[in-house]
Amino acid sequence: MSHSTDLNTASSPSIPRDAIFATPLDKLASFSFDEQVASVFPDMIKRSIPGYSHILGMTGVIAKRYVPEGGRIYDLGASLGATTLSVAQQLEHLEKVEFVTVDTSAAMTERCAGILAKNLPKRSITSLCSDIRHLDYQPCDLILLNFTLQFLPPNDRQPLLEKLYQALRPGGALIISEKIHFQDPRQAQLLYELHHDFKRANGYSDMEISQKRTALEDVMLTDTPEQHLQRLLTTGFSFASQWFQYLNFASFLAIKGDC
Ligand code: GEK
Repeated sequence: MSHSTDLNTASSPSIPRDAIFATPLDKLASFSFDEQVASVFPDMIKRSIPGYSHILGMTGVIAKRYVPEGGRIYDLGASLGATTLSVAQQLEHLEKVEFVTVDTSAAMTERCAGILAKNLPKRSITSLCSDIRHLDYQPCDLILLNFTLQFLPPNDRQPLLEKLYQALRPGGALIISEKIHFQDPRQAQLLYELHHDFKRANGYSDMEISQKRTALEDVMLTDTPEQHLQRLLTTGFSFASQWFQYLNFASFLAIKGDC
């Protein structure tokens, strides 16, 4: 099976496999980023998000354009730090870049700090267990929101973007990657079904797909691409563009000031 499509039916013996929703659960609790999820997260996210590895890889490439020597990068909702790892790889030529990862999940943050210390021993990295809505942001050059905004209540999204915009230096960039939905009902239904086909092709059973969907129902609320772009422009970004889409997942790049 080709890995370039993010279809990963073959399991890797070194990565614990996600089977959280594989048995019938009497009472489905809302999805939370606890220890159980953190322990299987790399497998879960790769088998669930079409284009995940492409988005992470390209996030690093985009970073190279916007982060100068001495710059600062925030990875918000960092989980296990995969986005930061990709960015650090592309910024090898810069010695003094400050990385800050933020996540509300203690289980994720603890693991993230360990993974980054092991893989990036010479880097300046701070891993904070904190809510991205309440953080005091320092001036920065790049902000990464890969699959995190969708977990905030919709009314909190615009105020967060305004706070992030204030923190960005002129010429700085924001990347937002998200699950999206569509205004056109036919497009919405087809891409929704194709995403389920994608998960099935990656080894999830119908029961796993359905139980996870129920657990996520009130926790993850998606926007349309139009809502994302409008919100970015309303915030004040001089440029906002969708640079990636794979089924119902997309990524957006916004620039503050000249680009
Ligand atoms: C990756 N970016 O691998 N404040 C801080 N963190 C939060 C908040 C909040 N208010 N709400 C949710 N989170 C990562 C993947 S996962 C996406 C990001 C997914 C955190 C939450 O704890 C989780 O770790 C992360 O956002 C979302 O590229 O699992 O679909």
